[in-house]
Amino acid sequence: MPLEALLFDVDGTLADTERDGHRPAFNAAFREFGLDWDWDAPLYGKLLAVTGGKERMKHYVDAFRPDFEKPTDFDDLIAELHKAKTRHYTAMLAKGNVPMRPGVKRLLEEAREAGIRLAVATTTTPENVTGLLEHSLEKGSTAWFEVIAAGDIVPAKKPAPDIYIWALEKMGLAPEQCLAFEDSENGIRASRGARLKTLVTINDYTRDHDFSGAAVVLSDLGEPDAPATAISGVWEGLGYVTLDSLKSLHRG
Ligand code: XBP
Ligand code: MG
Repeated sequence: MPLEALLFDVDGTLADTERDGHRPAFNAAFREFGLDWDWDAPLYGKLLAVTGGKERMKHYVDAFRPDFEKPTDFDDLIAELHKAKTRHYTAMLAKGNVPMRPGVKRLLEEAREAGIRLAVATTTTPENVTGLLEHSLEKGSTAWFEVIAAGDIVPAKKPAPDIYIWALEKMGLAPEQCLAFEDSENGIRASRGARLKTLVTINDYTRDHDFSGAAVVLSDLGEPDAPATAISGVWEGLGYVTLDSLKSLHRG
């Protein structure tokens, strides 16, 4: 089956958003609510094991703050904290300070020109996706994506495959017609769970993850003047990922 569509994870894949984006936004929300919670970069790496901001905060309290007395309306507090966190994060995005990763814009433009369909499959909140695309990729680029599958649209977040299955159903595509792009173990468990062939680009938080099942693991998508390196799997393309190289990965 020919390659019809590319499905992209967002956090860690399109942009390095976690350490200097989501993390300080959580901390700003905690301060705003007068909480003494503070997530430093190494702790945040551990917390990333749980996807979804609301789920991550609950996990933090359960695993790291047994001293915290949960109010009876704990779920409401988490929801309010998460709203504040989204406000801080999208304000950060609006400043245009979160760049796309190498090769992302170049590859998206090439795919678009070739009529390849594009989608997003992420656990993050929808306005975070729009904010990133509009401010860091290009104004109006949200429309480049036929489907944006995000956040609570499915109750079971990654590593459950549900978000990818939802996106495939929406597009009327079989997994064999697509490639997925991921950066993390939870992400590839989700994409492989949906039977999608997956290209992984690593980042500092995920380089030691288990990427078994990946078609190939690369440092990043690369640029003509800044070649990517292969971490595992066979990569016979140029030093940067092109649509042709994706087509041969998809066939192989
Ligand atoms: C992303 C996430 C998200 C973000 C925060 O995972 O786990 O929770 O860290 O976003 P993936 P929200 O890249 O695998 O989709 O606070 O909006 O949930
Ligand atoms: Mg990710």
